[in-house]
Amino acid sequence: MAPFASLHTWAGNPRIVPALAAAKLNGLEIELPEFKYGVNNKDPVWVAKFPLAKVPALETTGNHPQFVVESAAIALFLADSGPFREQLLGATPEQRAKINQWIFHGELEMVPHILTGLKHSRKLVPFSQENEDAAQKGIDRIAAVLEEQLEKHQWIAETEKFSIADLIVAATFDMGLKSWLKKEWRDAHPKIVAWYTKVTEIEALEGIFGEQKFTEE
Ligand SMILES: N[C@@H](CCC(=O)N[C@@H](CS)C(=O)NCC(=O)O)C(=O)O
Repeated sequence: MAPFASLHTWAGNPRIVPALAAAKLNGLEIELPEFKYGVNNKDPVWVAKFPLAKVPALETTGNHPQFVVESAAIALFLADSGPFREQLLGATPEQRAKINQWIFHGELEMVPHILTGLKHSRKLVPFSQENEDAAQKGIDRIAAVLEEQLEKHQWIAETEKFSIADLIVAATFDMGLKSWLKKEWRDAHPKIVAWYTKVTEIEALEGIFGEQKFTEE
């Protein structure tokens, strides 16, 4: 049988983790074709399907292929495409609202700061103290809210079982915890670290989050 979809991106892109997790839970086979960044995504045939030329980019199989970009949108689509739909996306409008709220918090309030910190830590861009301070301030602000949320609730969006918000936001923290957010930060945010560890250890998702190794000082 043909796979459900092909997911195009460079090898090891951490932004595809929630999509792969949702696909695994829903029993969807996802093909990861070989991909050369800056070559495949600049090809005119590619750009006709994905006009922003960004990855990750998902292409479903079948007679009416769908083309989806934005890693959170891809994860939501795969979450919506199988038996885990209701657990992952929420069973009621209230649950779905909270789940969406935390996905937006993740994409808008966390990803930009974590990417700044990651790029500085891995020396992918020249270091800027001003940008570093702004990123630290930004992540600390939303982390304080999340820490309080996890004092009261087991899962981020107040659901009984984990949802797609847990997977998306934990995958975002995964990028930060493995590169930028050092021991002092982790010690100051014990609830986030415990929740993140719990998400990465969900039995049904074995192997999806990769090796768990926090960054050293
Ligand atoms: N918000 C998007 C960001 C996608 C993105 O910026 N991808 C980068 C690589 S990680 C890219 O493809 N850049 C190519 C370009 O800007 O031309 C997502 O989460 O999928």
